[in-house]
Amino acid sequence: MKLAIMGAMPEEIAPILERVGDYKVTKRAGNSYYECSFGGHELVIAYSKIGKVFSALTAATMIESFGAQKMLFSGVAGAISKDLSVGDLIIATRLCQHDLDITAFGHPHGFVPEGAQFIDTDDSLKDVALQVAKEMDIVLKEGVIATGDQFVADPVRKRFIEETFNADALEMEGASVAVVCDALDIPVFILRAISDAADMDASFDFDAFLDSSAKVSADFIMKMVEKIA
Ligand code: 4EZ
Repeated sequence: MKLAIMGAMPEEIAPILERVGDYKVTKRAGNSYYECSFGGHELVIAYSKIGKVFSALTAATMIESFGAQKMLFSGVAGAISKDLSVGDLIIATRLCQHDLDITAFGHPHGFVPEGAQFIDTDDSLKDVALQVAKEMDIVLKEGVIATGDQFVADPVRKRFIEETFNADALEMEGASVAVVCDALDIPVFILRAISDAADMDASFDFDAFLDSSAKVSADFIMKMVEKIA
């Protein structure tokens, strides 16, 4: 099985590249793609750059040009749910685009015709994650992740996203990756470790906890790779 593992930022995939050792690098459309084998699978690993457009491009490239058959995303996120603290893990049950807005035409937030307000993630990949969490004796929260092209550091925006989508965490790539995978019929799994609370302190906390939270997420993803059939 060929698995894609992607992040948005170099820091989000660095612990993964360190772990796999030797890899082949291919440049394509402004990104580097790292291919190797690990845990009985072929892997293609990349970071996309931040945001929905770059992450959609990278996800599509991993699938269409590199032949990835399942998509795993690893990275950090801002917490909405009060249950989530820095370093905690959340897996997306479904994702939405909080900044997609044609409400002027009577459509709900996050919806465009022929699209969907929420995109679901793959059940069997979620099962693998729950198994890994049980073995590691860690609490894995499941919930809605909201994606948009904004670093949210504002309690008002955060509250809007919570109330509109019932979201538990927010970031800038998950939903776009999920949309691409849904369209191309590729199972998708989105994992995030909390780096901040999307509040007034968010940019400071993000800088302080990016590396450590990215590693929490990356280590968990690699445990999953070893378990995927
Ligand atoms: C985007 N990622 C942040 C990239 C920030 C700064 C140079 C995750 C994230 C996030 N996204 C962590 N906290 C966030 C927040 N409060 N709002 C949006 O996926 C790049």
